[in-house]
Amino acid sequence: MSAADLVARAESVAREGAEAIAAAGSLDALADAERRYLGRSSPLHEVREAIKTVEPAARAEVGRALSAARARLEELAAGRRTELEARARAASLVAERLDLTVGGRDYRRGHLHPVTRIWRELEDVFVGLGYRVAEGPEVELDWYNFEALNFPPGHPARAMQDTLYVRLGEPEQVLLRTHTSPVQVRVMEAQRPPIYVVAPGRVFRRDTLDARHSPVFHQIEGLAVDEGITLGDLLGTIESFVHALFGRDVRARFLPSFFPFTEPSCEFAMTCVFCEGSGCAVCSRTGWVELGGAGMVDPNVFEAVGVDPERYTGFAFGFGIDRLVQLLYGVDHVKHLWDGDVRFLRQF
Ligand code: FA5
Repeated sequence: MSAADLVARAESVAREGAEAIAAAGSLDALADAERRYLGRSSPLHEVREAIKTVEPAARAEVGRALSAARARLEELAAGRRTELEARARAASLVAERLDLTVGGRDYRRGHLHPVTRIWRELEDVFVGLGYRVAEGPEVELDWYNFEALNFPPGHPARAMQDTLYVRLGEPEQVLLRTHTSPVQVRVMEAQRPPIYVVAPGRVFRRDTLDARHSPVFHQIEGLAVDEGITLGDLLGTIESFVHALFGRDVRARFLPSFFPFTEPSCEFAMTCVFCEGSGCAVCSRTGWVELGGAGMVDPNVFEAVGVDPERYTGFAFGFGIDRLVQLLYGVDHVKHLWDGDVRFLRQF
């Protein structure tokens, strides 16, 4: 073969080899193409062996063509190897991937306790009627809880509210408040009329637990003191909050009662929501459920706090929030409101 034939052969082997390298789809196929075009039995090797047969002056030209062909194939093979190795690495990363995700938890969104919800709704209703929200301490002095409210020491009405005393100061002078009415006294001491306040809060009595009574419960107190306040204002106010909470079909009823700090006093009830007034076990077949007490502020209370009873009149009311929640949601035992059992609470 002439030198020109050998150069042409080297170039055509380089082209073929380049195609084979580019077509190699795996590292094994690439190794095979390298063996075929760069190995000992490759066509290039044959060209090298044939150099001896051409005249010496032309050998260098064939040598250069051979080196160029080899260098090109080696460079292409190295590039292709890099590509194939990267591809193999990516494939093995996917194949060997470990899913370390920890199973997600189903967190339920919490919500307000039904007592808190109704407590806030009551505040909203009364704020809407122009009242302000007041607070008082849960550990109270006998003066505020009883004496200023016209329960003198030894008064039989004290026995209506079985009191828990705290061992502090003079015996039987510090107690857990038995109702929210002491806030009336604190507000009237701190503020001159006109006064329109509600005071929701926790109260305590030595009561035995039953379906409607718990030793710890919640009340909301209302107090309005102004010139010309009448019993009609009291009745209208109670009726409007009952309607706001239960709707217009529910009616409020007032019966004469006694509280030392109001005169006249009444007990108010609403139509039983369980039987709609026709009589059932919940309302003891009366069609009515008692909610709380109310009345016109007794002049003795005004005098105890320095409000002029000749100029001002006022009404006060107080009722159980827990009892209201029982009625609103049909809760048959008050203990459910204290147990904290999520199976019960989830229903609200
Ligand atoms: C009072 O506590 C008076 N302070 C209410 C009042 C305020 C009268 C202002 C006049 C003027 P009584 O003891 O009746 O009243 O309680 C009022 C309401 O609290 C009851 O009608 C009932 O709804 C609720 N209640 C009373 N005891 C308990 C108890 N142990 N557990 C749950 N709710 C109770």
